[in-house]
Amino acid sequence: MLTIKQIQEFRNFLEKSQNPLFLFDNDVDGLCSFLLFARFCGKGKGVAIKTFPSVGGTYIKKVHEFKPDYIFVLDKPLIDKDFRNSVKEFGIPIVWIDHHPIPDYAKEEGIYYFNPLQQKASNEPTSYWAYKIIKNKREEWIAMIGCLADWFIPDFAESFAKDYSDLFIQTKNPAKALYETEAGKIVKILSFALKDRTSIVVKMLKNLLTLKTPYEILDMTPKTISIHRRYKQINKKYEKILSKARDIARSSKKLLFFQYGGELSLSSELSNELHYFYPDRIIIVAYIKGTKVNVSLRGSNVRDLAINALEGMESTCGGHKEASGATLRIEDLPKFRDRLVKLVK
Ligand SMILES: [Mn+2]
Repeated sequence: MLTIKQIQEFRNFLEKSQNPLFLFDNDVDGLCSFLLFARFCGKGKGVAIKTFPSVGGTYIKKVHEFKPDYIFVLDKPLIDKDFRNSVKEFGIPIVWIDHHPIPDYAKEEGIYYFNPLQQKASNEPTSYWAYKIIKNKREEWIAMIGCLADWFIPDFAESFAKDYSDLFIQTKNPAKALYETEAGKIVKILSFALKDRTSIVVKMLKNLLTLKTPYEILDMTPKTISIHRRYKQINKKYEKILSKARDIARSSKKLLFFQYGGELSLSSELSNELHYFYPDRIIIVAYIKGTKVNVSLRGSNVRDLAINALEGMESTCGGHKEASGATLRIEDLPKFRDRLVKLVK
């Protein structure tokens, strides 16, 4: 968890900053963390980071462009050395909040690092702590959406359920919350909308900064029409791929291994929903693009399982214990699959 002192310290950075730049993970937890902080500050610029898993060196151009006095990094587990070094030369502090495993350079000079894993090893989503930092009840719904997106039912869920009984039923089961409530539908809408062209995402962020209630996302208004357009477009493709995966699930047992291609990666959404349908299975969703494969994994101890299966391959693997991601080369995919089958047995 974060200590009261850390919460205050982070809040001070937000209050001090005249021109904050928010670099956030390109998912709904990252987005909601940005919205909570930027709405609190009433200023600043947000950039959804598309390099994965780290903040890539190319994003230094945003620092040139925007000339911030503070850089806030939200929900990203890593920052490239190029980026850190250039920012250090400018003398701009990096205030970094995350809930993934802690890199060894987190204590580097010029970096102020906040992670609930540091004390008592809890790993609440970034938007959970963002809400504790800004402490404004009116913003609770934004934090709730961010937490749900990361499969986390926060301590303020009950209060949210009271305020928005038509959007959420009090439950301790995040899968149920995500796939059986309107609040969960908002998560999906935002998640798909983030997959749009950068210029459209920029417009979306501007609009989201002005919303007063979650209903404005569910209803199609002038502010949210482009969000809905993108959602519908992607959802159609998504449902198609999902039903293919469920066909495969019918003939698989402990391990559900599904691979697909196409222009758009929907792996984390697919693996989440498959985990909802088949909570006791190991879910592996592999997205093939060119010669590379991005894999999204869900299930008990799946990160360790993947690390084992990837041994000796040119690959990466990270994320959380039961919800993680990996990359590998396409020629290694059959071997990866075979090893998983053996390990799961
Ligand atoms: Mn997160």
